[in-house]
Amino acid sequence: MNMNSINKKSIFTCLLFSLSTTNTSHASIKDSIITTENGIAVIEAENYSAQFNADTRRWIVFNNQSNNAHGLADSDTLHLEGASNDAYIELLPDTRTNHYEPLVHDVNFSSAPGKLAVLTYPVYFDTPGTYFVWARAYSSGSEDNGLHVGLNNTWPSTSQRLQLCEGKNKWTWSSNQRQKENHCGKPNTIWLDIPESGVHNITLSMREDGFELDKIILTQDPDYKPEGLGPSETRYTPSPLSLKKTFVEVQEYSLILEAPQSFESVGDVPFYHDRRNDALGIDAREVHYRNVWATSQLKVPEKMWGKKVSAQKTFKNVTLVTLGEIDGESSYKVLLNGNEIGSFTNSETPTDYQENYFDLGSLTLKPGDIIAVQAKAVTNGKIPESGGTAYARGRWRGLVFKE
Ligand SMILES: [Ca+2]
Ligand SMILES: [Ca+2]
Ligand SMILES: [Ca+2]
Repeated sequence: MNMNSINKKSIFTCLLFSLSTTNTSHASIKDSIITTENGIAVIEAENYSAQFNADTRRWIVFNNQSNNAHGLADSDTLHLEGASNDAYIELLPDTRTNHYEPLVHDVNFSSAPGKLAVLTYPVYFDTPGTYFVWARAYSSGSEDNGLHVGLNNTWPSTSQRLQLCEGKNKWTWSSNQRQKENHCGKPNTIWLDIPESGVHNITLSMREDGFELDKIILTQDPDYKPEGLGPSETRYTPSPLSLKKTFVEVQEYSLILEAPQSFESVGDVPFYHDRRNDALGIDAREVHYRNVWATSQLKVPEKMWGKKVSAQKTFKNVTLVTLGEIDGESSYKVLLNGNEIGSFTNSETPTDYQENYFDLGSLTLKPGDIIAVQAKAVTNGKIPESGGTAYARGRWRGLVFKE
């Protein structure tokens, strides 16, 4: 690998990392689940959740990235053409591909279900009851067409020995159970009884190696017969989580005192509760509220926002959160018992109501202390309004404390 390709690789890795970190509100396939929709659940076979007892035979996923040179014993090539979701699974190695190759119990044939290559598919059932099982499989011989179906790692007699007889050498739906007197069976003879609503694991295990499985359908309708690719997978993916809209860049805190909830306006120039912006602000339409300090304050309570009364509490870091405005750069002061502990001015901004974070450093508080936050409504003369220019309203959102 030359330097150029190393660099490319690390850039690509960084890109992946940043994509994954900016997407935390979105669900991954692990957060989604197959559900029943109007009495039917549709599962892509390749989307199994886990595989167990896979030392001797194993379900292998084949998709557009696969090729025939997988190195495992097999008598035919890939069957991606016509596979739903461009992917399917096959149980390999396949060492009994026809009647002349020896049958080895518990190696290439398993009469008992649940012994070899057990797959699980969690499914949410909103309605309990009988569900007929349909499998879309590809059989090219007589020794690759049997499968066991189970539920929650039990293997009811009604779901063992799913058999595929008709439709050789093409993807074919079957819900037939192999019977002694009729190996090909009849439709709708493979079913599961779902005892109660909720999540259950559909399980599959080997009967014959070489079985190729594309898709599974569970349906309550005895008259249902799937055709072609069948319906799309009935996967429920949760909607993106809503991102926080306030104190956006605060990643660690012990206590947030929100200005409208915790502080009271005092003095001649009042703050009002700006509900749309979750802030306190000054109504700058009143001319005598402009360019003068408005004051709000808070008395530190006996229990200091904790469970027990305490003598004092030291916060390593306190941050004043204000909102920038396009029409002026408001100033702020923070006072403790009348002594100024911080003085700040918003920067110019092209965007209204973006949060600004001003560091007040560490602070030791005791019950009865008075914390005051002051702000000024000002104009920068840039935004014309009613013959003059618009005023920023000295908006601020709260104080963030970190112990
Ligand atoms: Ca094969
Ligand atoms: Ca076989
Ligand atoms: Ca598939």
